[in-house]
Amino acid sequence: MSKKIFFTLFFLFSLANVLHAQQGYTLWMDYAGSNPQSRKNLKFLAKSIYMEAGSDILKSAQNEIEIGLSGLLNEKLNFSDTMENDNSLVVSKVSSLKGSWSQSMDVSSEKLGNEGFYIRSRDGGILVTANTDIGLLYGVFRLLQFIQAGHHLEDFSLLDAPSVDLRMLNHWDNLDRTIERGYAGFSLWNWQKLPEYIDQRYIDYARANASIGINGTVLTNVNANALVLTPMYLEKVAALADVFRKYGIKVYLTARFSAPMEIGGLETADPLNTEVRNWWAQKTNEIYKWIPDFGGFLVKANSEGQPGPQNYGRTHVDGANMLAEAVQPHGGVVIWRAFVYSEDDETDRAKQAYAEFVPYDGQFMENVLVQVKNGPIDFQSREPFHPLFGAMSKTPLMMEFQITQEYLGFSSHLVFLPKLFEEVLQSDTYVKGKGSTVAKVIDGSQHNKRISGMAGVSNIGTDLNWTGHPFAQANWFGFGRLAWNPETKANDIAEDWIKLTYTNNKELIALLKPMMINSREAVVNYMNPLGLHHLFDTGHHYGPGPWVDNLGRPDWNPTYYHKADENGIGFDRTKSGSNALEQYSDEVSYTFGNLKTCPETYLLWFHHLPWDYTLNNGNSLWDGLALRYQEGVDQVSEMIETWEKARNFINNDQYHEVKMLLDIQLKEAKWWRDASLLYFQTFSGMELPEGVPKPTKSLEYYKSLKFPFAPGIRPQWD
Ligand code: GCV
Repeated sequence: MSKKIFFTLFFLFSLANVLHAQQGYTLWMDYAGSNPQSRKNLKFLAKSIYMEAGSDILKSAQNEIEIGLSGLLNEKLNFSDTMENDNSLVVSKVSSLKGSWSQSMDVSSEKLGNEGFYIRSRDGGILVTANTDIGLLYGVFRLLQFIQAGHHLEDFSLLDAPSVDLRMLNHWDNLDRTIERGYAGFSLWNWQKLPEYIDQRYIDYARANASIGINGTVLTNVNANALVLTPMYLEKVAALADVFRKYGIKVYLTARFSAPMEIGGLETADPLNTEVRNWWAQKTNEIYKWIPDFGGFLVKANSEGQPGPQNYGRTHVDGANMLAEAVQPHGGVVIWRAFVYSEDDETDRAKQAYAEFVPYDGQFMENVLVQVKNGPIDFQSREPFHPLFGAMSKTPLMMEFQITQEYLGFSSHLVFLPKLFEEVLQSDTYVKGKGSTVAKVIDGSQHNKRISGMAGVSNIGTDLNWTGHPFAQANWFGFGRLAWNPETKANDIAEDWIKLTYTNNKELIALLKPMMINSREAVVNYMNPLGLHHLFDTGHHYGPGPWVDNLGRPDWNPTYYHKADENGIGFDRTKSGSNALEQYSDEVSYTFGNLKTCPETYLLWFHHLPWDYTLNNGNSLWDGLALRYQEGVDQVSEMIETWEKARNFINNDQYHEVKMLLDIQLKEAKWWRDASLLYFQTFSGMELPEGVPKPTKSLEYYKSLKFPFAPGIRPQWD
């Protein structure tokens, strides 16, 4: 090949890589594109690297060093086979440290546990150490992120270990590759080509997850299909598990409760029936033959039409324990969801999960976790914390957050979710007095739990940038950080993500960080201000539908939640209403129940109030509500202004992509404001206050909008 051709090819190849990175595929791991200020000072790192050899996980760690350091330093790396005193970087387990490097290990290895790591600088070198291979992989990722963020490595030490055991993504992916509530393309899992064809995306998915500490993935939708438990699919699942194992990630599956009938030919799925129990035990053995480190089952039972033990007059405990018994000999767990509400139950939907689950506290087997959504309704832009977090001290409760933005503008709206997650985690349950935060319940420290977990409903799909909206990557990233340590601050997550994704330029951070942090309040304001909730149009949940009142079940109708009439608006959950407040501790119930102490952010969640009720700032409820909608719109306009200022720090493609999305967000924020206010005005009969423009379209127009092909819809709900 002539030199000219070679260089042309090389140039094209490099260009393709850069473009790929710019289009967001490399996520927060775009090492070559990032620009650490201290890059020059770090060249010494490439000098002589000792990397412990052995397992596949260690090979992954070495691979990450190669990708990361060579990308960051633009330097050829020199690996050495032996651990010498003058190595520039040593990555080795505590038990294998030698010579002066073992003296550099100056903390107790107990503190590192099974997944933690210790990184420290010493004269002319860096040590990354851990008790385990996976700890080393996490340490390597953290070191790379540290450098990427532009930190100096002199006199630096960092010990970190996760405080939550199961840090998981829940994919609501169907076997036909559609994703329930998925807004970033189709499912990554190409079932048709598996097990032979291993898409590079599986590897990059695992790398990205491991880089933020995620160690489990549920591949399939909780609205489950039993076919995934048949040999044909198990072989495919095993192929994915083989990829993910190299990054410390276990695979879990959703178990359809009626599987013994659907794929096992039995006449019942009664959990107390011996044949059914044997079927699950054998099925589980079969799964473990394919996947020796299979994590376990996630189950949605007797919820929204899914089969479950109650179909046979049995309980959640009967169902969960049957499966727990099957996986127990293999070290697996059962994650049983508490997202239940019944069409036959006329009590407030917000109360039903508590009523159903609290009586079972203490009856689940040791390897069962109960997975609870962050709030008592359904992933709204703001909900008070779920009362179950303060009520099941004998059961490990796993947090379920939704990273995909079902009720937060899909992947068209920029909403930084760690702010929402942080608010929930820092809420005080008062279960054992002041300071009993949800974070402590979740990490197990509040009740000395043996096992703990946090799940996030994934926002990932086949879109080139994985998440549809470039800023939605920050939600995946932030979820991982919070699952690792629920005390992490949303502010720090935003700052780290900006540094890793764009640059560590201080001016850019000063622009983007407040924009991200405030984006959550913006969406609350233009969709669900003052504690309003579930006002979404039917099925797809895209756009406003506060008028909808004709669905099969009362608690699927927005009118059920806002209860607007001539006298006022809001759901009375105090003693005079549904008394959902009784499910919280006295302190919480007092705060929310009393109009003087209830934060206005939760006002209409807990209270039904007249339109002329006076808010803290002296405005009437009607005026205040209208002004909140307007504030949300204004906040999006400000985001657009900020993004214009950020233009100087990013490339054109990055600028245009987000700019177009922000324009959609502004249009839709106005849609929410106008449609909601026109509708509520039919009850309040009051004029819009100054500062809120008169809608240009009619209520009838907004009601007539239909979106039959909105993404993520559940087909059976059409
Ligand atoms: C997977 C909400 C969503 C459903 C989802 C359900 C659940 O109702 O709209 O799509 O089903 O929650 O969490 O089980």
